[in-house]
Amino acid sequence: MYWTEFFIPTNKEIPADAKIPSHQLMIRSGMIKQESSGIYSWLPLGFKVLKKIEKIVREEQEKAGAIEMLMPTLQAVELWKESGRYDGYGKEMLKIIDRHNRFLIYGPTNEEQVTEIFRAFVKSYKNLPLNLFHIQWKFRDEIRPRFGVMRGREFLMKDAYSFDLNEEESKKSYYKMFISYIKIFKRLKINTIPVVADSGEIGGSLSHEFSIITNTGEGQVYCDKRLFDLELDNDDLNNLSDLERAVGNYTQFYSATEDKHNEKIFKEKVPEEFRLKGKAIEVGHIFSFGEKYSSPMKAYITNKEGKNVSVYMGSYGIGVSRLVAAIIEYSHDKKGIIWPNSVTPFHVGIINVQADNKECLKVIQEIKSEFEENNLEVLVDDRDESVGKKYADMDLIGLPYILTIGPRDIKEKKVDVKFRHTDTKENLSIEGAINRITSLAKEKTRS
Ligand code: P5A
Repeated sequence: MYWTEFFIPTNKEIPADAKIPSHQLMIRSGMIKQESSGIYSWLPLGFKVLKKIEKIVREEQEKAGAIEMLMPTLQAVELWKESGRYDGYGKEMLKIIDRHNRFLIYGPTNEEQVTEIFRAFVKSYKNLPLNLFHIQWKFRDEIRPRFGVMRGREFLMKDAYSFDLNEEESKKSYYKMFISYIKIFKRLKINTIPVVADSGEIGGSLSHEFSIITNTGEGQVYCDKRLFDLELDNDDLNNLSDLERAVGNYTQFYSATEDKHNEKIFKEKVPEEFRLKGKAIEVGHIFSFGEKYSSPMKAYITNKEGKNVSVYMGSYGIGVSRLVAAIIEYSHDKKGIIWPNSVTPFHVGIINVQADNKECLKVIQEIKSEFEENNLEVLVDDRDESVGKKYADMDLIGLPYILTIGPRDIKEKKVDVKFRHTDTKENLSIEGAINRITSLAKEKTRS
């Protein structure tokens, strides 16, 4: 892609209302544009990252057996009256009146909707387990939308819903999602902390939040850093005891939110060098709530004895749009964003020092094609701008590998390469640079 053929409206100024780095950087790098309070357009660069995160989430959920579908954003209020949540949900629920004076709501979540789908089609234990997910926009009329897409009113969520015959089977589904979440966050290169959580509005008895610690989170978390070093084997875990063991590897380490934190136990259990506390950003939240929705909504199945029983359910959310901001919050410096290879909008940036030099353009075109043959995405800054501006913008948008090419480099068949992750520079032969970057980018993109 050539910069002049794409759309990246970068901006030097720090927007006045953007209080945290990710919000500032997303606006300055032309990723998003605010349309009204808590509502954003995703400009091409931001949209590219959003799609890459979505893809990783989708791949891992499918590997864990969840099946993708798509439910609408608008829901009938009747379902929420059936579940008993209509009155309790409060002002965060956005209600819409259609031309027939019927009330609809812009879905803040989909437990009711998916339960309705389930009960319409599934009648027997033989069709279980079932896990359905979608990646769809939600709306919550947050009282204080802030920090850009971190706490928006409209936001993109991946929400999965599991259906099982009984509590034990339902636990299995919960643990599968737990492990799938760990895998997703590892691929996104963020260290997340699973913390036992209150299930709040969604309900149920078993719940974990997945949070990352950054300078700008909300609410304190405490944990044992050793949990970040755990490795997951790639085996598909299917029986309850294997799953329990895998989840237990994570939950054996101390982790707590402020309200559940016990300083005495923290100090007893965690050696000082592994103690970590800081402000948390919640990027995922999972719930197991048994019959909470299926019972009032009469989502019954026949069990092995031929008896009608309510199906056991769980729900599993990931803030896909929030993750874009969370990753930036986690990985940036004074100059801009530093994307992990797995979600970077482009892997390689090429700065054309002399935009009108035909020789340079030709060589850049060749280098670009070679990268692309290796499935790496390239952004060539071919604008008629100062080299200083081009450097600053490349740093701002955060691509991992940046090549600078001018007439002298072409004569010497050498190129300056900047490695954004380590903030180091090397002068390499053109061939050497291509090989190095290709192998580095591939290695780091792999799950
Ligand atoms: C789980 C899936 C649920 O809604 N129902 C379906 C359950 N959980 S949750 O914790 O309320 O939300 C899941 C994740 O969505 C993100 N999120 C948000 N992202 C941006 N702006 C918001 N206002 C917002 N609210 C929730 C979070 O990452 C949360 O973990």
